[in-house]
Amino acid sequence: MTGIDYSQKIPNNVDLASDKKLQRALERWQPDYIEWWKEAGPTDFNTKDVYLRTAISVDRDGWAQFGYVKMPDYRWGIFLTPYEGERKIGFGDHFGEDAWMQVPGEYRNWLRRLIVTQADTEPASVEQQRLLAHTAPSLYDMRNLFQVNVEEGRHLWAMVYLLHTYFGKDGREEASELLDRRSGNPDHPRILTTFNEPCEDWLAFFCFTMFTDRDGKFQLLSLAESAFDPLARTCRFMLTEEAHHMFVGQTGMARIIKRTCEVMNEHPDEDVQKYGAIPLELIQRYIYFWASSSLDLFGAEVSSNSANFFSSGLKGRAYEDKYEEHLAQDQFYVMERWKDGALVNEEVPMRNAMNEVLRDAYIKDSEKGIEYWNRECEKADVEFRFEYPHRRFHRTIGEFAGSFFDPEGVAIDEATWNTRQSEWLPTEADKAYVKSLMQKVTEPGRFAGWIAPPLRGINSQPIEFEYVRL
Ligand code: BYC
Ligand code: FE
Ligand code: FE
Repeated sequence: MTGIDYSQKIPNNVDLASDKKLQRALERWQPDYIEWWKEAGPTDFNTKDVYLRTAISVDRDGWAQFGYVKMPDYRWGIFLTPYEGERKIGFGDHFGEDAWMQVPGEYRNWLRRLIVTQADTEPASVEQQRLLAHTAPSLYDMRNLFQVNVEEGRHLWAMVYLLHTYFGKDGREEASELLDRRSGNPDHPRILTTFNEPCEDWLAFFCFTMFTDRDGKFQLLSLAESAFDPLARTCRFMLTEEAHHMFVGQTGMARIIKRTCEVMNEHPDEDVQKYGAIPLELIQRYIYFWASSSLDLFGAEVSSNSANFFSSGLKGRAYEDKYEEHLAQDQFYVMERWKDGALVNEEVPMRNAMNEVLRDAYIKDSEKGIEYWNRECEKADVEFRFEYPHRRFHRTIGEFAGSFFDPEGVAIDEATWNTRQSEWLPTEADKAYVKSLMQKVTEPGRFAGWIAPPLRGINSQPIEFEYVRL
C-alpha cells in the first residue's frame, strides 16, 4: 500500500485506524503539536495561502501534489516507505539476520535516544527560522522557507509515530517533551549544539539549509540502514523531502554570490556594500561558521557510542551497500588525533571511528557545494574562491574542541585566535550589515537587491507566480 489515507484525522499509510490505542494516543498529541506550531512556528503567517507541496503517496515518482494551503491545515501525517517484505540486517554483529519489526529489549534505550535526538532537531529548526518570513527577499523564497518548515514538522511526526508505537509510556513522555524544549532557551534547550544557534537572517538560513540540513541527509542515510525496519523505512521517505531543503541552501547562496559578482563587475574597485550587495569575504565567514558548527553534529571522532550503534545494527554507514564488507571488525581508521598539543597519527578501531566515517562522506558532499558556488565566481570572472573550513576549525565537540585552529587546520594559540577570529567568523558588524539588508519584498516576481532571482520557479510555475498570498 503506497496510497495515503487522507480521510483520517491523521493522514497515514500505516493503517492507523486498525490500532485504536495508538490512534488515540497520537490524536491526543496532535492538538499539542498544533499548539506548538502556533506558538513556536512561523506564527504571523498562519492565515495565509501558501503554494506548498504535500505528500500524497510514497512512490518515488509522483509522490507530491502542489496547491495553496494554510500552514496549520497542512496534512502532517505518517508516511513510511512501504514494507517490502523481509529485509536482512546489512551490517554489524547481526549481519544477515532478519531485520527487526519490534525493538529488541537490550537495545531499547540506545534506540530511543537516537530517535529522540533525530526528532529534536526537526522542531528546533522551525523555531530557529520562525521570524525569517518577515524579511523574505521574495515570495518565492518565503514559500521555500515555509515548505522547509512544514516538512520539518512532518519529520517530527515521523519520529513521534515511532516513539508512540514502539516505546510505550516513556515514548509518549519523550514525544511530549519534544514540544517543550525550545531552541536557544538556556533552561530548556534543544539537544544538539547547532540547533540552539540563532538563525536570524537569510544568509544564515541558506547556510543552515546547505550545511545543517545536509547533516540531516547523512544521519538519515545512516539510520535508513538500521536493523530496526520501521526506522529505516521512515528515514528513507524523509530523504526524498530533504533534497529540496539542501537545494534551497545551495541555490540561495549561489544567487547571493551571483548578485555580488554582478555588482563587483558593474562597480569595479568599489565597496559592494555601497550598492547593497553582500561582500564575498563576509559570505565566507558565514560559511565558516555554519559549516564548522554542523561538523560538530557528527559527534566525537572517537566514540564508543558510535561503535555500539554500529555493532548492534542500530545505525550504519551512509550507502552501506557500497562497502565490500559490513562488519568493520579488525579494521582501523588512521586519523590525526590531538594529544598534548600535537597532532599524532593513530589507528583507531573502525567501529569507534564511525562518526568520522560519516563526517568524511558529509565533507565530500559539502565540498561539491562549494565548487558549485565557485563556478558563479568563475562565470563572472571574479577571482575570489570560497573554501570549506578544515574539520579542526572552530569545533566545540570532540577531539579538537577547546583548542584553536585556523581554517586550514593549522594549530594556533589563543592570542592569535583572538586577534584573527574576526577574519574568519561573522563579526557584529557583519551581522548588523546583513540585518540592514533584510527588508521584506512581497511583489510577485521582485527580489531584494542582494540576491539574484532563481533560474526557474517551483513546479514549473513562473518566477513571478504568487507563491504566497499575503
Ligand atoms: N551537540 O560519543 P559522542 C537533521 C554529545 S540533523 C551536543 O561523539 P554520539 C535536521 C553526545 O550526545 C540530523 N551534544 O556522541 C537538520 C554524547 O552525550 P552523552 C540529526 C553532542 O552519540 C536540519 C556526548 O556528546 N540526527 O535531521 O556518537 C533541520 C559524547 O559524544 C553533540 C542525528 O543526530 C553535539 N553536536 O554522536 C532539521 C542522528 N555531539 O552520552 C533537521 C541521531 C555529540 O555524554 N543522533 N554530543 O550524554 C546520533 O546519531 C548521535 O546522537 C550523534 C552524536 C551523532 C548526534
Ligand atoms: Fe528534517
Ligand atoms: Fe531538512
